[in-house]
Amino acid sequence: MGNYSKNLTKEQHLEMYEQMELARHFDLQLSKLFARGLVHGMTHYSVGEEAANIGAIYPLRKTDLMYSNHRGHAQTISKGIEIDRMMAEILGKATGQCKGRGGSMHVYSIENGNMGCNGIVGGGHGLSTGAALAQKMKKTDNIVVCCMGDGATNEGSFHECLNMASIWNLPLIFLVINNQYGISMAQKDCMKVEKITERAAAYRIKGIHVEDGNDVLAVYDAMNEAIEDARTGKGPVLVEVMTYRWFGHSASDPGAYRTREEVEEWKKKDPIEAYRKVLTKKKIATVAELDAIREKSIKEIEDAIEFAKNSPFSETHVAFEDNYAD
Ligand SMILES: Cc1ncc(C[n+]2csc(CCOP(=O)(O)OP(=O)(O)O)c2C)c(N)n1
Ligand SMILES: [Mg+2]
Repeated sequence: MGNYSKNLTKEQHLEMYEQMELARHFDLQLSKLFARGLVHGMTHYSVGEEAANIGAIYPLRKTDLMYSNHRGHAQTISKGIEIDRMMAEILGKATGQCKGRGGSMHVYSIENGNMGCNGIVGGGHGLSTGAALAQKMKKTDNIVVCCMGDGATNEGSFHECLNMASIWNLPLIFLVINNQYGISMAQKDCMKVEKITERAAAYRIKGIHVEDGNDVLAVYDAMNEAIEDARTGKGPVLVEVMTYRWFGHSASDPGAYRTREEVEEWKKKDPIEAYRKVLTKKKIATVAELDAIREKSIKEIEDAIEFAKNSPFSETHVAFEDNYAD
């Protein structure tokens, strides 16, 4: 795998770090709002998965397209969004990205190439394959990234779309954020392959497995290799990034299927702390600089919450708006 990350500037390193902090604090704060009954609809946190998500999405161009899934807050932050409008959306407010109609699983930002999250597991497979075909036919040099979890790779559409992407040689990256569970179902109990990238061989596409998906620079390097392939006409790539969610599947999951020890072991592999160590050891940033970014991120999330709280709820008639193109 190429060492693409060695060319990152200090500014880029700090931008990635900031996105990880924003993603972490967005979900931490959101979990508190959920407990207070302020979140309408279901929401899924990606605390613990920040390196996997930010390392994979940060290297994309603004014009590249991303299809996210139900656990999409970190990916959305990295692809670019107004955070206050994202928070307002999740709180059901009129100032939200979708006027408060969609909630956590329907944030998007077309101008940033974020084609939206999706509550249907595997729902992004067909959409992203179609979008990648469109990019190829229109001869843009944009690529498409289809984000999914490990569980989504057992959907029939995953296999159909890998096959189609392969025969059409599409500029498409299937990105699997493997947190080792689909709700309470452990990967080892629902598939015989040890690495999901083994499945790439069946469709003769390249598979790139990142064993330490909590190392943001390892994820960044893997994704850059995939991006280079997809953008230069070498066809689709399946990227698998190993990580772990610290919280339950959704806001209403007590997590009885995992041991406390397992969760604690993974918390020791905190991706944000790991990146801070790299940045300070390589003298890219000081602890004080990183602390300042953390404080700024926390403040940004607090401001977004204030904005969302002070916004009015959506009115019923908006349900009938934007259903048809003018
Ligand atoms: C087609 C479909 N089947 C089932 C569900 C219920 N469901 C929501 S998330 C989920 C698990 C998905 O697991 P994975 O793809 O590994 O993503 P993770 O939640 O671990 O990030 C399931 C079964 C759904 N939303 N859509
Ligand atoms: Mg999973």
